[in-house]
Amino acid sequence: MAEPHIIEGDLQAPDARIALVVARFNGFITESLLGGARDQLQRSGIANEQITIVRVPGCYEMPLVVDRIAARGEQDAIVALGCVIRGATAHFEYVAGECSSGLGQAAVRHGVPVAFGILTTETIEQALERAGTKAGNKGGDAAQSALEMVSLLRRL
Ligand code: INI
Repeated sequence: MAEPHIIEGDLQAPDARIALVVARFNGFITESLLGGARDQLQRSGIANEQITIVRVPGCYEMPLVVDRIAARGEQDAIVALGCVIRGATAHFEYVAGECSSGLGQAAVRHGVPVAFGILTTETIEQALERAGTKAGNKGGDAAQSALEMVSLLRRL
């Protein structure tokens, strides 16, 4: 019996142009996510000339900026890096919800992969764990996903 066709990406996208969109809010966390993302890209052979870093005030502003970047068609993938900490306020739901649905819409609207490197946590401690301490660096993970998506889309 014939084998099924399997289409999947790898991490080989050495010519990829990648935009990193970073929220200033919770900057002590998001700068670590940015460091993880840059480290991952560098280890995957992506030169600084291929990387554009864009800073936004907070995660709420992320979808508009990501949409604009994607619409220009100059980037192969976008990595959104931010951190929303629940604390004791309903603000969390609005900021995190708008951010995640807006990023997904921008990706589909323009056909540009948008990696979700947004931490949504209950506490600052949980955010720190995911920004380069005991739970790895989710910024690096998001950058890796972006490269895999560039590779995959080229094969579809
Ligand atoms: N922005 C974040 O990126 N993370 C948060 O945890 C956060 N909280 O909790 O309020 C947050 N708020 C700011 C928001 O993203 C906008 O920048 C602001 O409301 C101005 O539009």
